[in-house]
Amino acid sequence: MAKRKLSKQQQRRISSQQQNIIKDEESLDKSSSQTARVISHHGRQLYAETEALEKIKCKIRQNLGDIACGDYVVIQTNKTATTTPSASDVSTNKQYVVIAVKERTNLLVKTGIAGAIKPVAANIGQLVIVTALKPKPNPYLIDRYLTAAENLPAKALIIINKVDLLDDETKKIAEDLSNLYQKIGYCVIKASVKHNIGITEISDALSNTTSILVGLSGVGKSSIVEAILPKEEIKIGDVSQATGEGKHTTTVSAFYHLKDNGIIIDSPGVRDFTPINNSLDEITHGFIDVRQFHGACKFSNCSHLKEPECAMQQAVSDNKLNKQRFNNYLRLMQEFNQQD
Ligand SMILES: Nc1nc2c(ncn2[C@@H]2O[C@H](COP(=O)(O)OP(=O)(O)OP(=O)(O)O)[C@@H](O)[C@H]2O)c(=O)[nH]1
Ligand SMILES: [Mg+2]
Ligand SMILES: [Zn+2]
Repeated sequence: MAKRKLSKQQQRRISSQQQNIIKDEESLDKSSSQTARVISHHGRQLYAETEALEKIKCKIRQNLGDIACGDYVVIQTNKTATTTPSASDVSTNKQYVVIAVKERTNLLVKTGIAGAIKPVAANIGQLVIVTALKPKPNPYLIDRYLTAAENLPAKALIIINKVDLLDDETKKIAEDLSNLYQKIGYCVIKASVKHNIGITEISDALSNTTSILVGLSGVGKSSIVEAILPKEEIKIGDVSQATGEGKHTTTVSAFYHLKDNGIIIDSPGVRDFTPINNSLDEITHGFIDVRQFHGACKFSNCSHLKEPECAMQQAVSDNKLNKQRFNNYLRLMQEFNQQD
């Protein structure tokens, strides 16, 4: 099973990385250094955008730890460079070196192979959870993303894409999903990139913040970016006819400017997503409908499974708490408890 909490070793790694995050810029030589934001980052390759909106390719000083798309970094200009950067110079080999990562407001991470923690994006204001009818929506995945959003903290927006593919059965699934999350208090937009439905609404919901599109491969994240940014060139992939799954077309997170100071980060689709929770309290905090009953049970250490006078069980019986959400909450708690 994928890791759902940090091991001691991972905690040590993350805290040692914090030492590389710069808090005091007074010591920097202002004439040869500047702040930029990471547009995309893959291995030793990093593109950043300066405050003057110039895109530059950078090397990375060793031992800086993880750097994510959306990070603010300090870039030093190599003094031997003779030309100035320009927007069209992305592919030329200029001498810019990332020497520090600035303190983050938050960092979205996911678990990779063998439980390794991988950064997805930093300094996020809104998590946009994209789901579609093909591949099939997975409410447990949506709930795990919502948990991550609540704990970042960041706003959350749910998009149900590909409504053009709805038949009578899937129409009901989409309606139920939309009603459930809207009732809890989340904004849900039903969209079709193909039929230009919901695109203006999405565009409006992304203003004045940095948002990241997350979800399974093939749900249409890059297609949504392309629809709100018609001039950008974005790779759009097929959904495999055999499996109905996406083909993992986007391989690196990358960000784009939108109208009204919005920034959107397109991220590679996932097969699964595991929020990293450090405590049961974080899981409870991640469920905005469940957490209002926290502390109201008869027993302060109530597991909400079989105890008498459990406020959460009661709320489910009274239809004040959605049963599926409550079950997903218990499932995430149980998976957390099963870890070492
Ligand atoms: N019918 C229909 N197809 C769509 C819609 N939006 C996207 N698609 C198709 O879905 C497929 C996958 O789209 P992408 O935008 O590449 O999906 P993605 O979520 O970015 O996938 P990854 O990059 O692999 O994570 C493409 O064939 C799109 O043309 C839609 O609204 N309706
Ligand atoms: Mg994509
Ligand atoms: Zn209880």
